[in-house]
This record gives sequence, structure tokens and C-alpha cells, in this order.
Amino acid sequence: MKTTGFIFDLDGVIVDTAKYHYLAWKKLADQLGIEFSKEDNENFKGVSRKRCLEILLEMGGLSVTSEQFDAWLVEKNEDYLLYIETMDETEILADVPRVLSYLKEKNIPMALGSASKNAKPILEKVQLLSYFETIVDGTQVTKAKPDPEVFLIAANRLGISPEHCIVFEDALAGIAAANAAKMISVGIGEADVLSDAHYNFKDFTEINLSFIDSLIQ
Ligand code: B16
Ligand code: MG
Repeated sequence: MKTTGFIFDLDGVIVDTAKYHYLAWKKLADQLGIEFSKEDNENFKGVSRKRCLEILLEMGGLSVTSEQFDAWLVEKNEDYLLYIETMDETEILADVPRVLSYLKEKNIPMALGSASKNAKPILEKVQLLSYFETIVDGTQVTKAKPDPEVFLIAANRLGISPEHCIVFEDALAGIAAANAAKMISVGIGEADVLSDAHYNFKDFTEINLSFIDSLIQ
């Protein structure tokens, strides 16, 4: 019987789409005369598109009509999608396929839990879609991370109880969401930033298969 489920965030865990989000937000920020740096972009990681635009406008002290707000959301996404178009398997982060293939071989159920509304096309582009039993993305959640909703939906669809799910996340809000779901959280990135995670790794090259085995019940 399968008792353990693995849930992966997308941006910052499987691929680095943050660089494309940055370029698209930067273009809009320049257009609006708002200073926007790579450091500012760090605060956008794991945050919904709508909330990102709210933060950007707050940075520029701008308040706009909801029509204008929606138009800028569309514009940013159209620019972002131009970058996504160019993606292929070479953009998968180091050693991610090693871990995904191992879990697949062992028949361990895997889900994607991402804030992105573009998660599915991105997984198709990098040819990883078939690894996941279910994709929970920004089109399907009502409450953004740090709310646990995205991961609880994923666990439910996998048919695995939350305490037997392991979440790989690169964002502080994502680790908080996994912990709130009572799941085991694995932080990918800086350990001092993601100190609330149960386990920390800089990236997947640091993850041994014996560690993966130790998580499987
Ligand atoms: P979209 P994740 C998140 O993906 C990104 O980290 C975040 O920067 C982005 O704003 C969000 O997706 C929404 O993305 O505009 O494509 O709907 O880390 O949750 O996989
Ligand atoms: Mg992320």
C-alpha cells in the first residue's frame, strides 16, 4: 500500500522561472517608472501574480482602477509567456530528474503544488508532466501560500494523509504552508532563510537517495 506522497513546488525547486518573472515584472516596472531590482524580485517568489502586482504598485505609491490593474496583469503574463515559450529540458534544475525518476521507479505518488497559473505548460515544456499524478496550481486554489490549501488539495488527490506527505519548497511562504498542513517540509535554498523547514538542502545535488528512502514509509 502507498502511504507516502511527495509534493513539489515548481519555481525555484524544479525550474528557475524566477529569472523570467523578474524580466517581465522589470519591464512593467520600468514602464510605470517604479524601481525594481533582483532583490525586490526575491519577495515575489511563491507569491501569486495578483499579489505581486499589488506589491509593485505599493512600491511605486500608485493606486489604479481594477480595469487598469487587470490589464497590467495580462500584459505582465503575456511577456512572461514569451520567455516560457523558449524553455526546454535543459532548464530543469540540477539533479531534479535523478530524484523524480527514483520516486517514479518506486511507484511513489507525486504531485505538483505551485502558486503559478502557468504550471502545466511549463511542465510540458520541460517534459516532466508525466511524473506527476496531479497538478495543483494557481488556477485551483482560493487561498495563497502560506495557507496550506494547495498542499492539502494535493494530498487529498494523491489519497495520502497530510502527515505522510513531503513537500519540497524554496519559498518561506511555501514552507509555512507545508508546516501548517502538518506535512514534512524540505527547504531548497538558503538554510538560514528557510530555517522553519524540517530539512534543508541548497539544491537537489545535495539530496542522497538514502535520504529519500528514509522519508518513505
Ligand atoms: P504565475 P511557485 C510562483 O511559483 C512563483 O514563485 C511566483 O514568483 C509567481 O508570482 C507565482 O508562481 C505566480 O505565477 O504568474 O505564472 O501565475 O514557486 O509557487 O511554483
Ligand atoms: Mg517556489
